[in-house]
Parts: sequence; C-alpha cells; structure tokens
Amino acid sequence: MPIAPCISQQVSNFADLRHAARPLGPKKVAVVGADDEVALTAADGALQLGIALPVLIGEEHRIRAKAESLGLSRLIAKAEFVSAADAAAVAAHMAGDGHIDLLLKGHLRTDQLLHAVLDKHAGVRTGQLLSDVLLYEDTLAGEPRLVGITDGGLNVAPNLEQKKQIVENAIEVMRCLGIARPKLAIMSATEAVSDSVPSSIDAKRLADMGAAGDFGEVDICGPLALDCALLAWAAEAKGIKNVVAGHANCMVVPNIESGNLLGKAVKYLGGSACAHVVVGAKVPILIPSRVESAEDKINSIALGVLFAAR
Ligand code: COD
Repeated sequence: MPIAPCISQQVSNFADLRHAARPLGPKKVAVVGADDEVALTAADGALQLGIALPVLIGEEHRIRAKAESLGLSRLIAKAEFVSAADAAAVAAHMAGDGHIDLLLKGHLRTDQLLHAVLDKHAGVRTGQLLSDVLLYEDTLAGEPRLVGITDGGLNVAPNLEQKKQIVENAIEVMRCLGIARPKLAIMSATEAVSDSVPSSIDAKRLADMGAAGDFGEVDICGPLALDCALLAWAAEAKGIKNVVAGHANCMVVPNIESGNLLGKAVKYLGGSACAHVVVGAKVPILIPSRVESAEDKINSIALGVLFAAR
C-alpha cells in the first residue's frame, strides 16, 4: 500500500525542511551523552525553532557545566535532564517505552548507540533493517533540490535482501519530503550489467523489482553511474532513456564505503549543508559524525521530526 507523503509540498532545501518541521514539532529529542558542545548547541537551536523538546541524557553535572559554559540558559531552563551512567542504554529503553520521539548521538561512539538500539530488550527494533539516509543540496540541475544518499552510515556490505530494505527505507524518507513518486538510482560504476561488477547485477535486480511494482509508487533505475544519475545531459549523451536518469531523488549505493565517500564528498568537496537520519527503528536515530556542525545537526533534527510525524 503506498504511504502518503508526510507533507503536501515538496521540500527542496534545508530552509524548507526546517520550515516544514515546525508545525510537526516539538518532538522529544534525546541527546544521548549530552555533555557535547555541538550537540547541546544544536539542541538549543532546535528548541528555539520549536521543533524539539530536548531530553539531555548522561552525567548531569557534566552536561550542566558544559551548557553553562556555552551560555545556553534557555536550554538549561527548558530541557529535561536524565542522569545516567549508561546514556545509550537508558535512551534506547526510553525510546522503546515511547517516552522519546528521536535519538541524537552526543558524546559517545556511533556503535555504542547502535548496539543499545539493536538490543532486543530495549524495544526499539521493528524487524525492519536500520539504514541511514543522508540529504544534501544538489545544484547540478540549476535549481537547488535535496538529494539522498543511502546507506553510507550503517550497513557495511548489504546483500540483495538488505538492499531491498534500504530501498524501502529510502522511499519512506523521500515521501516525508513530499515526493509522492520518488526516483531512485541504484548506483554502480557503469550502466552496463556485468558479472565482473557485482553491484551492477544487484542494481538490475532491484530495478526489475521496481518495474514489477514491488516497491509501489516509485521509479527505480539501475545500474547507474554518478553522472547519469544526476546529469540529464550525461544520461542523454549515453543514450539512457529513463525518468530517473539525470533526475534521481536518491542514490542507493552498493556499500558503506561508497556511501560514506560520496556523502563526505558532497559535504567537503561540494560544500553542501547536510542532514541524515537512520530509519527502520521505532524512532528515527541521528548519528552525526563528531565534525558535523550544529547547523547540520539542526537540519538532521528537522528531518527526524518530519520522519517521526509521518
Ligand atoms: N538493522 C537491523 N538490525 C541489525 C542491523 C541493521 N542494520 N545490523 C545488525 N542488526 C542486528 C542483527 O540482526 C543482530 O541481531 C544484532 O543486530 C547484532 O548484529 P551483528 O553482530 O551483525 O552487528 P554488530 O554488533 O557487528 O554491529 C551492528 C552495527 C550497526 C553496529 C555495525 O554494523 C556497525 O558498526 N556499522 C557501521 C557503523 C559505523 O561505524 N558507521 C560509521 C560511519 S558513519
């Protein structure tokens, strides 16, 4: 059954994304290991935007000291504090019990948070694969638009069944941006299907599933290389006639390395702002890297709010 878009109008940049999140908030956002300068600054920004009610989890005296040193008096006054030695486990159980709408990684390692979330006793797992979708602002077609990359954050070497679930998760995120019929490019190094490039075989299989209607209202094309996914003139030059080619809303990459490299390339080489969210669990999970800015983390909170409200 097709899933209805979360919002009626398509979100095409991060300003729109924050705007779209406002009427859907505030959501309870747990900052896990909250004695973290950037995460606290982002939580304060999201509080100010009206999209988050921060729940600061970790060693309370450290969190208060850090927030005070940053001058975040509004956050200290409005946030809920949860004192916990094992912030990840406490946050995961609170999410499982329905007390938290969104998890944001603070001062702890990504795998610490993910292992707490994957613990069956926490009640956050749904049976669906968890995967990460990153958004960046793409300007190759002239007008800025948000384009997704998945999965550069979680699944190291997904098999075909796991890629199928990564596609399903990506479709759900695209629908949250108001895209009723998302265009997904299944990425490889070439448009040719070849035994010597295994990702091209999986890409063709996923595209065939898309054509057979297995994913509902969606256009899927693969294998596609980066140029033909994003540049209409490149697809035309190669004679590829498909609605996705040159206009992909989301690129599904073959493994974590390609997704991670592509995500960091759009950010650091391309200079784009970013947002990303892990979906597939009971609540959206935000696992920004330690070097991401507070602004990118606020974008991720806005994306998480949109997803949580679907
Ligand atoms: N979705 C749902 N369940 C999962 C997933 C997933 N993506 N991955 C594992 N599980 C379940 C398994 O079914 C199992 O029940 C349990 O979790 C443990 O599974 P393992 O032993 O295969 O997984 P782990 O413990 O080795 O680690 C899972 C991680 C997600 C932590 C691991 O894959 C990981 O570290 N991924 C990379 C994360 C990372 O460092 N990203 C940084 C780049 S930004």
